[in-house]
Amino acid sequence: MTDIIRNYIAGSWTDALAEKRFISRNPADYRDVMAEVSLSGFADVDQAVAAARQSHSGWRRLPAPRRGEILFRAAELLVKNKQRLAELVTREMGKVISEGLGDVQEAIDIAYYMAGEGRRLQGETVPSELPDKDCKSVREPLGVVALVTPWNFPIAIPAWKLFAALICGNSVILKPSSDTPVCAAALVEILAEAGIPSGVVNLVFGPGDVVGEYLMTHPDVDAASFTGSCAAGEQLERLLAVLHRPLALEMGGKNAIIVMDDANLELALEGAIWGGFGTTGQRCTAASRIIVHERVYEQFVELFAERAARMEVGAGLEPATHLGPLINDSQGRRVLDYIRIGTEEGATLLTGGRRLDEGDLAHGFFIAPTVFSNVTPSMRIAREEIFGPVVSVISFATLDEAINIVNTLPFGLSSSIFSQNVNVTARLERELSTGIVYINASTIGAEVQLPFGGWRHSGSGHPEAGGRGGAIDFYSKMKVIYRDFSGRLQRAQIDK
Ligand code: UN1
Repeated sequence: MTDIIRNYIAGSWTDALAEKRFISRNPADYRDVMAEVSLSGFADVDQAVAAARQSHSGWRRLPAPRRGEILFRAAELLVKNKQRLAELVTREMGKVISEGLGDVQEAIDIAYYMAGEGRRLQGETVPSELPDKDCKSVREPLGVVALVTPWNFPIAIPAWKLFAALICGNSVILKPSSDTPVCAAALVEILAEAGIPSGVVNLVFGPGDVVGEYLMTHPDVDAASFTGSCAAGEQLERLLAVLHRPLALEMGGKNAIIVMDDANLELALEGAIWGGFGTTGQRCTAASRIIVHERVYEQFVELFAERAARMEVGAGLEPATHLGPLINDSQGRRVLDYIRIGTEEGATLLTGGRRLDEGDLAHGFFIAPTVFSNVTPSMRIAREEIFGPVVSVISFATLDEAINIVNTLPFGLSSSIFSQNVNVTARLERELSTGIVYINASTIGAEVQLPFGGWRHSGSGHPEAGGRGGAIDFYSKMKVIYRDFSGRLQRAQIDK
């Protein structure tokens, strides 16, 4: 019997009012139906927003350390259910099981981090210029927050947003990608079991451009956070600007690894393989460009293509698999289009470049790991986000040239440098214009205790995750309080 996943509104799992459903499938084998899922309409969203609003005054008044205890319990439940959830991630999203486990681990990390944040949530206390008066700032929640999340990290990304929003005292409505609704429901189930009060977390399903957009522009929503494509993010930016509504955006990336001629080449190769083909290239932090010094270019390209060609493509639950499927047909076709464009632009296709559909692979959309050499920085495959297992290798002669290749793109999420020369890494660390810079490591693998966010078109300047400037700053607003206990009217800037 097929599982049924329903909306979660005001603390109960309920069918969508119109009783419509859609299907979530395993991308490695479309015959494997994960579940039938409630297709929410506008009226369901209205109910979810109303439930969030109603719960809000109780939730914001619950002391933050108590909210943190609920998140701590959620962390413990995630630990207990890690293997089961990871298998769900792999089955519904396609990434290999070790990465499915990583996806859940990232949610565990952020749950523990945000649980601890319940005992910090710092404001400031500063001296007043006047006697018998004190000055402090405190954090308050934004209110009811809409969260719209993608399929590529189906547990971790909803968790980043949910746990940060919740610890600050917001009530939320989550609208996950229609490709991974089952994972989102499993995460919400964990929060319910951890004791989140009714109405504080609500879950609805449906297409982003209909249900997601309606939710984010809903008159009774106070703020919104979105991770997904640039096109959708920019549309939301326009819509929410006129509503004066805070919006956190994480959008695309076109991340580069720079390999200097003095680099440990073996390490750089491993980093390029991991960053380029991990998660089948479906990460916003994927390394889709490797910029290699001309002195080691030929050698690097040959070894890189050879290794890529040896990677095993298949279902993520198979232990031998390195690369899982693309999330769905339309994404697969988009990637094949880019491969065609690269060839037409004159890049050299060294390996891959085609769909694999022999045997069991015919039941999903699999693409062989693809490497292009002789790519120039102006080619579309070097400038546009592909979100698939396609890596372009570009050569450079001077450090300034390499810096320019990274900094002149509209994207600015992550970048990486492989070099053993401390002066070179220090200079690049200063000059590279991306939200995250890695040294002697790949472009992926950000940890939760520091902000995660892209510059320029990759984000809106409201990063996810922890640390100063991280998600707590987005999900709370500062209130400043001046308390005068002098018993007389004191005038700042006037009285001396
Ligand atoms: C994403 O690619 O959408 O840094 C998120 C990383 C992960 C998160 C990636 N921790 O690659």
